[in-house]
Amino acid sequence: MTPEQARRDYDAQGYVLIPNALNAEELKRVREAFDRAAAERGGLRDILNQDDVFVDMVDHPVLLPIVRAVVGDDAQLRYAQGGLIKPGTDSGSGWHCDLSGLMGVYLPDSVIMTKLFTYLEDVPENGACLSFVPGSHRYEMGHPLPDLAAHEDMPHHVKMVVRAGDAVLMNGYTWHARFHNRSDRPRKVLEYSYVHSWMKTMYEFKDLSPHVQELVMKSHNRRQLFGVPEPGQSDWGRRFEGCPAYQPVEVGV
Ligand SMILES: O=C(O)CCC(=O)C(=O)O
Repeated sequence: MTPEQARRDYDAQGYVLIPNALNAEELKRVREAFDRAAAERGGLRDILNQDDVFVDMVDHPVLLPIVRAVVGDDAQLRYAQGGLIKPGTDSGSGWHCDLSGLMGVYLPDSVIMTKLFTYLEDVPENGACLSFVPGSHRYEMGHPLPDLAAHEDMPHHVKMVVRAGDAVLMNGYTWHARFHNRSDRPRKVLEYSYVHSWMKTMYEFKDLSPHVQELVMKSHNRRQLFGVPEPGQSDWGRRFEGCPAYQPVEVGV
């Protein structure tokens, strides 16, 4: 899938499924590191400090171009974490919209916050599927969510039945839910959220370990993604490498 195709799907549906985002070798490396992190107390919440591979996922060669095409060249990481859902558990969430109540933004026409889920195990039809109401990212603000007794009752919903290595990028304004895990498989997922360089994130770069800070300092794009201050550059004007510089329009001078 090209970044342009991904952007089209994302704009039309409020999410995009990215098949085979990770190749077999990457999947093996990430999965092994994930299992080690899951065995540590708090390891999945603090995934960036657990293994270099989780820092590498921030600017993954297939996923970052799609994030750029959707969020823009000023993208920044908001948080990164792992999620493990045990087989046969009532681990679903209700239908919701992450951004309802956010102020100052016209949400039906915004890409203010996105979440990227990268799956490390297949999620079958009866698994802990992330599910969406396609097009709900365009609903007028304040549009009420129906009061439903069961996840399955949401009209027009679409379940993300995915294979290990697939990823899903969603708009934080799209109506979504995670279904209960009725399958015999654990759900293992990486969840990375992206915002713009001028927004606050959920952690500070300086709270990461010295080793992770060193990995981040290696490239311009990583410094932007992790919000490391760039001397002489405002947060408004940050752009990925190779992009035209931020230039406010000025007339009459
Ligand atoms: O874990 C999932 O599949 C969905 C999580 C969710 O609902 C959210 O991040 O808001």
